[in-house]
Amino acid sequence: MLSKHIVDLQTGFVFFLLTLVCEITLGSHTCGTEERILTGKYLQDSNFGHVKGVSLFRCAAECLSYSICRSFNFNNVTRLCSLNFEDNERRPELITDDLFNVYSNIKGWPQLISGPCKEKECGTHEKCTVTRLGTPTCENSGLYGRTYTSQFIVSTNKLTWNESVEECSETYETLAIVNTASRYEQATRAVEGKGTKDFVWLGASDRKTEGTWTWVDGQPMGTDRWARHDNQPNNFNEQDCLAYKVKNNQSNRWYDNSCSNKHYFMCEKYVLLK
Ligand SMILES: [Ca+2]
Ligand SMILES: [Ca+2]
Repeated sequence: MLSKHIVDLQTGFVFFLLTLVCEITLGSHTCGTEERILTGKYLQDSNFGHVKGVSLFRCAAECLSYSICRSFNFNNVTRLCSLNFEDNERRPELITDDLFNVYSNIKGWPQLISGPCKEKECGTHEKCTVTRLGTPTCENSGLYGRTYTSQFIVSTNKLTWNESVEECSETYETLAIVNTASRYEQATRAVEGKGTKDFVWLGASDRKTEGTWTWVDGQPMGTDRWARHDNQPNNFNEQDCLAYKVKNNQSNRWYDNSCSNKHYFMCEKYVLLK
């Protein structure tokens, strides 16, 4: 049972450090990280990346640096840190017993431990790293398409754009971000598979600045698939949300539409590559 004691010792040390960090930065008893660390638990089936030979504290910092990281497992014997795109609140069924691991939801860990990255917002598949000059930068994590990929799922119900954003982030990951040619093809297959000619919400809008379209992860739209044959985008009566629509067999199928309309919507879900 020696390793159990090592687990407790190390976890105890992390609590001590966190308490210190919390007291200095936030005032005591606001961090609540103790409740987040589950000793002897492991979250399976959503490990998108690993870091070897680090501390528990460093593992939490690694998780904070990835936009998609929701939780992590840390093996106290091998010091293997595995990063997860799911967590125990959304997927309690993925938690298993594992004597040598601790599991933690990333929520509640102070952003402070990610250093200069604490104020940097990176894109969905990016990672925040710090340059030698101490500047935080976002870079491609290199893990998308290598360890995990996306599935697009068209809903069976109709909601407003805002409600769709919420529904997707509660159940899956996000309202679909269709930011490359291959993802556009994937979105096309999803809508054609459903066989609908109604609008289907996608995860972009120009609500912040009229005419400047951004995806829900804050990144600029980049690709252009507007249904120009139908004079889109026309901002008719202030249309600020992006919808996909099959019409006249045209291949460009993006329409701006009124965000308060209720349409089908396309969610994006992450899946591990085997
Ligand atoms: Ca608009
Ligand atoms: Ca329009």
